[in-house]
Amino acid sequence: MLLTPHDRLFVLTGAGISAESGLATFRGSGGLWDGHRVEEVATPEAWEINPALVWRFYSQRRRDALDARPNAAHFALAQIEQRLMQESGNFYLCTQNVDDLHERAGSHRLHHMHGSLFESRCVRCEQPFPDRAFHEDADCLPRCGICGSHVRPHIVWFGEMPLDMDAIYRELNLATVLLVVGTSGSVYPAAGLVHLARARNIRTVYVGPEEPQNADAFSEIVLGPATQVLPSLFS
Ligand code: BV8
Ligand code: ZN
Repeated sequence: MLLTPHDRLFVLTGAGISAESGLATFRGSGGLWDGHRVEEVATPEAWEINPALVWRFYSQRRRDALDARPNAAHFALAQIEQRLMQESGNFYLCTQNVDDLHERAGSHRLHHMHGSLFESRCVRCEQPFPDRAFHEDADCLPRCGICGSHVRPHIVWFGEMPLDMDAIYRELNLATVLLVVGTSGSVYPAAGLVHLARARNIRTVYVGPEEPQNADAFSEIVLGPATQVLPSLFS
C-alpha cells in the first residue's frame, strides 16, 4: 500500500492493535469483559446502579494497561506519522482504544474518540484530569475537590456521544486514504467512518486477522496480525 507524498492518511484503530500487547479485546473475551457483561460496567445505567463495580473494572484495566507495552504495530504507526508529518502534515490517528499504547509508541496526532483510561472527570464539573489511581474501595470512591460530586472514568460508555466527532469528520473529509486496524466494525459511529470514506471514493484499507463486520465497505483487506502487516505496509 504505497502512499504518495500527496496522500493524507486517516487511521482508525480498535482493540485488535493492542491484542498483541496482551490487552483483552471486546470480542476476544467472548462478549464478557474480564468476567463482566458490557452492560454491567460500560453504560451510564451501570454507573448509576453500581459505581463501585465500574471503578473496580476500570481500575483493573488501568493495571492491565500499565503492565502492557506498545507493540510493533503501534510503533509502525508512530513511524509513518513522523515520515508524513515531516513531508506534508498529512496524518491523523483516531483510536477507539482507551489504553495509552499509541502515546507510549510515540504517536502525537492522536484522538481518543472513546476517552482515556488514565483520565477521570467530575460528573458535574466535567473537566477531565489525569488520574492513574486505582479506586477499589467502595467506601471511598473519588469525589471532586471543588464541588464534592462523584468522579467517574473519562470513558465514553454505550449510549454516550463519542468525543469531538466534528474533528473526526473534518479530518476524514480531508483524507485521501482511510486505514482501519484491528476493529470488528461492530460499534457505531466508529464503524460508520468507512462508509463515509467510501462515499468520497477514497481508498479504504482494513488490516486484521479476520474480516470485520463492515468488510464490504473496504477497497482493500489485508488479512494478518497488525504487528506483521503494518511494518511492511508503508515500506
Ligand atoms: C452512541 C469505551 C448515541 C469503553 C466503547 C442502544 C442504545 C444506545 C446506543 C446504541 C443502541 N444500539 C446501538 C447503539 C449505538 C452503540 C452501538 O454501536 N452499539 C453496538 C453494540 C450495536 N454505540 C454507542 O452507544 C456509541 N454512542 O451511539 O451515542 C448518541 C447520539 C446523540 C447523543 C448522545 C448519544 C458509543 C460507543 C462507545 C462505547 N465505548 N469503548 C471502554 O473501553 O471501556 S466501544 C468499544 O467497543 C471499543 O472502543 C470499540 O469501539 C468497540 C468494539 O471494539 P473493537 O475495538 O472493534 O474490538 P473488538 O473486540 O470488537 O474487535 C477486535 C478486532 O481486532 C477483531 O476484529 C479481531 O479480528 C481484531 N484483532 C485481533 N487480534 C488482532 C486483531 N487485529 C489486528 N492485529 C491483531 N493481532
Ligand atoms: Zn466537581
